[in-house]
Formats: sequence, structure tokens, C-alpha cells
Amino acid sequence: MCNIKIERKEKMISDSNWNELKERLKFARRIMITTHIHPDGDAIGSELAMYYYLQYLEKDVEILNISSTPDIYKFLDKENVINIYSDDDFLKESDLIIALDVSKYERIEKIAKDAKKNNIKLITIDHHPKHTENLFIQEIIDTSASSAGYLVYQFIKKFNPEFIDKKIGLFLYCAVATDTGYFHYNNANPESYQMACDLVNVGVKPTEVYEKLYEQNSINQMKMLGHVLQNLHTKYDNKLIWTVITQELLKKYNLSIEESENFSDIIRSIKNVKVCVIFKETKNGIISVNLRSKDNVKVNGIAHRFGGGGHPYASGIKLAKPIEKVIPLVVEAVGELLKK
Ligand SMILES: [Mn+2]
Repeated sequence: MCNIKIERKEKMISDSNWNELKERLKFARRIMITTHIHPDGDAIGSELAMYYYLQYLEKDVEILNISSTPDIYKFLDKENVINIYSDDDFLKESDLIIALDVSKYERIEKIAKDAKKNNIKLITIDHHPKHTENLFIQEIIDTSASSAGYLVYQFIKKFNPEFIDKKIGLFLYCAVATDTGYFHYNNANPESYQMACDLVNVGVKPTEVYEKLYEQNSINQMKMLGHVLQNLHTKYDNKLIWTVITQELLKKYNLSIEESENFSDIIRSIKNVKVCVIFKETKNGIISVNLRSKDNVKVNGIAHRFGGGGHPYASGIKLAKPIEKVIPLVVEAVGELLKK
């Protein structure tokens, strides 16, 4: 047991927050769970843990998402309980909607609009910074938490620790593991290791999970990565490395944009690089800018400046401008950041 007190950057979620949520659940019969568009491992893992927990509490519960589950996370949803939100039938009859890993209601798109229209209470459990304008009646937000999964874990552990078994442990482990880059990003705090330790104790197998999450690349993904690595651009003494993924390139290798998701991890591994940027051309022509950084260089300021968002070391921007205009804007902004 580690007895060192952990200094929190911000006030932790208090017991009263969790009690308030528990109280709301008590009076809710039907509950809808959702997460942001293009869900990641934290989103899917958190949803599944919460889903089975609410079932355990004998609630009528469904997971309805805006986007489909990425292939890489499908192994988690063995019983196919995650569905796409297509109409408001279930929503309309819900007493509560719990959004996980969502701080901005726009990220649940139509669900936010339909919840408002039907007057359904929305709650969020998240680790992204708060947004001022919001629809949530309760925001359980802790930006010092590694992941939404960590918060869901805290909640379940507080009221029903016996419920966290190997099955639930896997969901929670994947949530925290994916959001911390398998425990090596800056948000991999002592609590995430403590949580991982608890989950390994209930039977989660880190080696198996790693293989499922990170060793599933296709030959074409590796070939396209080869192309991307051949075409890296460097600036500011290699402190910035950037590359471009076009629709043409994706077509050539028969890949979707999501299948290039983990490329930034590989690029980030270059010695002395501080910021790594991938410019991705989406199908509708919008440029998605993926910013990753290390060594205390925080890129979320740049993301905010261009209307994007995210975490200090992993943020994103979407710009409806031609790529040749987007690149110099971002490259210059990174240059200013690195001068500081
Ligand atoms: Mn997350």
C-alpha cells in the first residue's frame, strides 16, 4: 500500500456529488447512457461499466450513441448492448440521461437537442474542462482525473465495491488505459495506477488487453504509416513534427480516418519532439487537426484559439478551410508556443 498523500490540482469530486447522483438514480426508473461522437476507449469502457452497474441496480437502461463503436473496441461489447441513437423513443421515456466523457453538450449532437425538447434531465461525468454554457443539471467533472472511466470506477467503488469483478474491471481498465496511452501520458497519475492494480487483482490481464488494443494493426495500416513516416515535416529544431493524411492517401490504402488514429503515438516517440501535429482531410473537406505534445508543452491553448478543445497534451481542432491555409496557421501558432 502506498501511503503518500496525493496532491490534487483541483478540488476532487466530493462525496456530496456522488450522493446527489445516487439519489437521482434512486428516483429514476429508465436511464439512457450516451457518450460523445467518435467514441474512444474511455467512452466505450465507461459506458459499459455504467450500463451493467445500472442493470445491477435494477434499472431499465440502454446505451445509445451518436456514432458506431470503432472496430478496435468491439471486443468489449460482447453482448452487443451498445446501439446507435436513431429515434427518440427510448429517450422520451427516460427519467435521466447520463453522458460520459462529455463536457460540451454539442458533442452528443442530436441527443442534446432531443433531451432539451423532451425535457429530459442530462448529467455528465467527465474529466474535460467545464464549459460555461450547458444543459446538464449535474456536472460531475474532475479535470485531474485520468479518464471518465476513473470517475465511474470511483462511483461504483463507493457504493458497491463488490460489483467490480473481472468483467466490469476490463471495461474500466480499458477506459483508463486508452486515455493514458497505456499509463504513460501525463495524466497517468498515481490514482490510475492504483485503480489498475485493483483491477488486475480482480482478474484483468494487462497483456491480453494490450494485445487487443494496440496489436491489431492491419498490413495496410503499417504500409500507410510507412508512407506517413517518409513524409514527415519538421520545424523549430525538430521540436515540431507534422504530417498530412489526405483522402487520397486513405483511399490508396483502403483505410478509414479512424484507422490512422494511433500514428501520432509513433511520431511522438521521436527524440526531442515537443509537438506533433497530424492534419487530416475528412470526407466532407473539413480539416481535422490532431495536436499531441509532451515535456509540459500544452497545446490546448492553440486548440481553443481555433475553436477546438481537448486536454493539455492532446487536443483537436476542426477547420473548414483549405489545407494549405490551415497548415501555416497551426505551424505558426506552435512556433509561438515553443518560444514561450
Ligand atoms: Mn476521456
